[in-house]
Amino acid sequence: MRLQNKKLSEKEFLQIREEVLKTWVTGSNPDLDLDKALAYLKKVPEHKNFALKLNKAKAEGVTLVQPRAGVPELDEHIKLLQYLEKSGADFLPSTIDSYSRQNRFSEAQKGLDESVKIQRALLNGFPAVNHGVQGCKKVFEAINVPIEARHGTPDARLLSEIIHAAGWTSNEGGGISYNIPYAKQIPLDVSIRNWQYCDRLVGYYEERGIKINREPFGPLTGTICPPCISNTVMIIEALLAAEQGVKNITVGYGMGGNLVQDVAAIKSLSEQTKHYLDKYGYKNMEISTVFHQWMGGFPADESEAMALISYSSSVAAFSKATKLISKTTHESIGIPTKEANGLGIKASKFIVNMLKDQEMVDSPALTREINQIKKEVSCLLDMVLKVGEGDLAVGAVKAFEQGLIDVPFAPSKYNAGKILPARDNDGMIRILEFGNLGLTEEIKYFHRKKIQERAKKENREISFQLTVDDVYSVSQGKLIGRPKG
Ligand code: 8ZB
Repeated sequence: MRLQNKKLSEKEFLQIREEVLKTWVTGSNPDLDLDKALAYLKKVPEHKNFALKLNKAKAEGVTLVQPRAGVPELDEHIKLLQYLEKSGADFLPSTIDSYSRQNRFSEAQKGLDESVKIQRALLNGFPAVNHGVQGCKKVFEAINVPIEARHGTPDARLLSEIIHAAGWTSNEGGGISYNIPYAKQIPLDVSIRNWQYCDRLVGYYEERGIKINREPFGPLTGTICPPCISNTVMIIEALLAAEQGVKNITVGYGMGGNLVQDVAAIKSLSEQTKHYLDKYGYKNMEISTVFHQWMGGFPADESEAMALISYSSSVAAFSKATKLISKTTHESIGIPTKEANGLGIKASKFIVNMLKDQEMVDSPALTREINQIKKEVSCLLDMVLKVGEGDLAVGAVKAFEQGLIDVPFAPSKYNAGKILPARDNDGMIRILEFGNLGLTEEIKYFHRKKIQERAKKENREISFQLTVDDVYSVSQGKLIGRPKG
């Protein structure tokens, strides 16, 4: 089948589904029955429905908190989630391990078996496919808040079938955002097709009255990503999802570090997502936003890390993002203990509660930055549609092929990898090297001028060194990587 941005017919969907279910590691799975799944999902109480809880938070103008978390063994995973719920998590995740993200289920099984034997986690997450619908239902039934699968899987079709059948009402990912930053060798048309299936599955449920949330992964590589690039990817994925019947979508953004730019990024993301969904005829869409606490390198010192977590929470609150994803003081080491994870949630909740009645005041600087991001995003989206001759899925593949969209520091060979970001003199993320990025000369001039201002202030030449310095600066307690001395 040729790639196109067109809703899969139910017949096509069910045909692909037969193939997907055959990849099940232990052979046929009697629990993966769509009617059974529907009956189970219909019984999900309101307070455990991800989409409904997000809608309520958005209406109330509050920011809710969600951690990342996942360990291999089922009972340990349940204990972990219950602990995080007690710590104040409004939403719970299950972070899937890296073998499962690549559909290497027999290796995940080995890791799981060995973890049980030696009573120590040998996988970096929860292997949901191996635990199957029954195991995932146990997780769902053991907690009192909505639950989402968080992973990084270019082909999450089987995983999505399993988690939704078990009452998990949110799934993170997308054809671009779970490929380009996560895989080296997987063609973009393949992952976009796979995620059209995941979205169509949600569409299937939506058509039958079940509300399920979808969340494209906003931070991409998590390292000084210019907002126009991540926002463009978010809007493309929102549109692709809506075409397949997704109704409730959370677009995301990873904190950049400059308060005005971060608030502007969330505001423009929210407004432009709505604008483009309306423009292309997707009615009655429910849109929310997620702000990711700092995704780059963290300080090793735990007090410093907690300070960064607290500041990140403040920005999330001022931006009025619907949800924030919290970090922990163990970030620089690896996967956190449940105690450290709980402390991150508590600190984050303290700040968002304290600041909930404040919003960033309008200012010329904020308006300027919102308009700038919007201008860049609409320029990139126009390019994508142009090279796709009107088809967004085809356009996305071609735009990446040609480097018209280019994600900094991404491992994928299907990403041009030619652009370099750097901060300006206020710490806003700008673009230093454009590669073939689909921006106008006027926009490029603006970025060059902004970076020139900084270089002049620092009395140094514009070079790749600015980028290098900015990649490490936050972990050292500075936003801008200025030269020493
Ligand atoms: C792209 C996301 C990276 C972040 C965290 C990392 C990092 C990954 C787990 C986890 C808790 C896990 N992360 N796996 N956090 N439990 N199993 O995702 O630490 O912050």
